Amino acid sequence: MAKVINTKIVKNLPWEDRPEGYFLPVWRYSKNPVIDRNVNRTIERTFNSGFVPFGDGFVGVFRGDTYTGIYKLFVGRSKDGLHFDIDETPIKFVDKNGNPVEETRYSYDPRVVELEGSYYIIFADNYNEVTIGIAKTDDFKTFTKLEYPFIPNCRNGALFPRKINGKYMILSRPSDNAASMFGNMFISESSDLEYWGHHRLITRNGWANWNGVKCGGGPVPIETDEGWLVITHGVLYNVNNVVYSMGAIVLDKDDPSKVIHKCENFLLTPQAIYETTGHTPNVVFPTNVLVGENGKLAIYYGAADCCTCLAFTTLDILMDYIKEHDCVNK
Ligand code: BMA
Repeated sequence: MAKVINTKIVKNLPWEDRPEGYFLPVWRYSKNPVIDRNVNRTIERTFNSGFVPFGDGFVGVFRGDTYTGIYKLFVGRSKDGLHFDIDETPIKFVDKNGNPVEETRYSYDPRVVELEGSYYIIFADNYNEVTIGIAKTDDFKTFTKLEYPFIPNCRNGALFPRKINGKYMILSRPSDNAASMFGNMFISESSDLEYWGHHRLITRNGWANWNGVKCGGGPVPIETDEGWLVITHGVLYNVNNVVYSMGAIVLDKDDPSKVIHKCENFLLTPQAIYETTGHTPNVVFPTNVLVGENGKLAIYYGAADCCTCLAFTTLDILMDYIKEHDCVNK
């Protein structure tokens, strides 16, 4: 049985047991969506967001699509990981000297990771075109923007929660523009979180039908004694529609540029009405996993670019399923 290691265990993890008779590995929260529309006086919709345990509760960094239609990042706080009090003004970044950074046109899809005692927000940002932004905070009040790791176009960054072989590691999904119809997963390393190199292709799209056009990282990779568990998204393009599903791969513990398992089956695909109907129909977009006791995993995902949802699994159930449907050697 695989074990989660080097990871903060969340004591009050949002959780529901797998429904009686349900045979699939990931099950939806019965009260989805966790956050529905008309969030507050600024934000109409929030989805594709990042969460960490903080203090005696949780902090979320939210993608907030405002009533002007533009999307920015907002901080929210919660006692239970389910009910959030979300700010009505977006995060204002400062530079390393504490001076305000010019606001970009949009920012979205934040992931949050605790690394060496600080918190890092990894998000899609506008620097001429879309690229990955990184910001650091210790208190979720002051956010220091770091250098962009990559030139545009690049998105879906996920920073690993610790150095591996002395290097910081990041997943990314380079593309040609914000609406590109391809996407493959890469990993890059850095000694200082500023200069990134040794770029390696982890996996191309199309390793299963549900990720025929894109596959990308989602939440922060989870360290287990068998390797890094990476929950992914994959995109299928059919005759009139894109379909975003959730999947998983496992990367080598010491060399995460090597994939050791790839699950040929998706873990979750749009079925519920809040996933099939919305601004972008048929989207399940995982951006965050919290780990509880006994390998319990709470997966936050955005649904149909409209709302924030939760799904659950356990490390045992998930690893067994990934291995049962492993296509890494196909
Ligand atoms: C991706 C990103 C996500 C969005 C998804 C589906 O490319 O833009 O923010 O949820 O498309 O529209």
